[in-house]
Amino acid sequence: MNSLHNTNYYLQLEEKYGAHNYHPLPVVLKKGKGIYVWDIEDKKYFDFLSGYSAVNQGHCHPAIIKALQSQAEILTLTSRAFHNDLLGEYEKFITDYFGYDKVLPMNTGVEGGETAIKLARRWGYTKKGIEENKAVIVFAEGNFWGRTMSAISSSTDPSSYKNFGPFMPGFEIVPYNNLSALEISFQNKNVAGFMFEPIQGEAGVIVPDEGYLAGIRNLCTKYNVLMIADEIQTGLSRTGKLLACDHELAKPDILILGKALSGGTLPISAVLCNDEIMLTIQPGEHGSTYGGNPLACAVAMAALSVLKDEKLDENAEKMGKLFREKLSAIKSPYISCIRGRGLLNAIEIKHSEPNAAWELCLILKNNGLLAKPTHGDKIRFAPPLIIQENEITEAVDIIQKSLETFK
Ligand code: IF1
Repeated sequence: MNSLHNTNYYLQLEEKYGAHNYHPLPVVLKKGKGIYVWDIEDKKYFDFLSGYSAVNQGHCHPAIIKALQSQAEILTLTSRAFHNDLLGEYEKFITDYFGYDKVLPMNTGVEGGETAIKLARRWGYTKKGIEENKAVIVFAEGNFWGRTMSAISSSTDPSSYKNFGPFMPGFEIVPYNNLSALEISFQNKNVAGFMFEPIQGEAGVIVPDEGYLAGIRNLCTKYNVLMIADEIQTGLSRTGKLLACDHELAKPDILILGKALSGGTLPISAVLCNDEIMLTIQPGEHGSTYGGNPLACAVAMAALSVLKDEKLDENAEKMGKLFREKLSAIKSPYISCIRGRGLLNAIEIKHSEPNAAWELCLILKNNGLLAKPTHGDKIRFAPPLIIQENEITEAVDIIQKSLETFK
């Protein structure tokens, strides 16, 4: 076989010339369409990772690619030194869509998180009356919101923060899914905000008890603390509602979106809130070169339209239920837990070998389904939200067959 079509050739290139900050499955992809991806040997796979939920609309969705292509030929970047004819349209579109006064556009998810924290601190000083440099942002144990210095400063996972100190001050940790601990932390008058994931992704798809999200809303209101929802992974229909917070009608004060806001084409993130918070930031106090660029604006409007046009929230809810039902029917001694909401799901593997989840993912890959293990014993199953019933059946058959050959 020609070296250009040999998997090892690409693996070795990355090994030699790229930083070793990832440990991917040994598969080299070259094409994606809908819920499928193809490797360089033309083998077809179900994509059960969806670019970590960036590809909710499916790979290369025609409406999103069309918006990308046509805007790319007209104007891609102006910087925010000048206006462009798409930014205002997009700002109106996305604020109407989610019901907030204003949006602040950024690029990656982690920048969205950084922006939310700056807004909360600024609001804390100028509105809540916190003394200068005393503001506290509370986070939940097991949180993940990216890789910047601030993000790892709030992390409780040593593989995120170890040997990267010193860390950002002003962050406090409470246990996840624990309203009484949260209430105790809020008794500190310097708390400006609580930033959390409605379902913890990286921690292993940890679904909190019913009432947690509504409880956060109540406590935030009671103590005048900003409810900051990181919906970068859970939002945009992934869990069966437009936002995971919608399951409990809990409206965050600050909403952070990313990933599927571009349907997997560009890094686009957004922070939404009302004027009382957003207008505490003045010209020159925050921003980014690419944030709000016209190409991103066109793509984000298309990506959001697809979610509604194709009712992907309803489909995620229905297909998620079906998936967990069918998965539960598999009799395997190696599955110790199935959990999730909509199409954000995970299983836990019970096995004497510590890297059993990795081994199972290799078998799944050979059988035509791509998924990634996390934290040793968990496997996330999160296909694009356009998946249909027969495809769920086929995918579960692959999982069953893989478990049968797994020793
Ligand atoms: C990686 C997991 C997913 C996120 C939430 C913010 C961000 C993320 C809730 C930052 C990013 C990623 C990044 C990816 C792995 C990944 C992930 F495995 F860690 F849990 F999605 F499932 N908030 N999540 O999940 O967004 O700056 O990356 O755009 O390789 O680190 P970003």
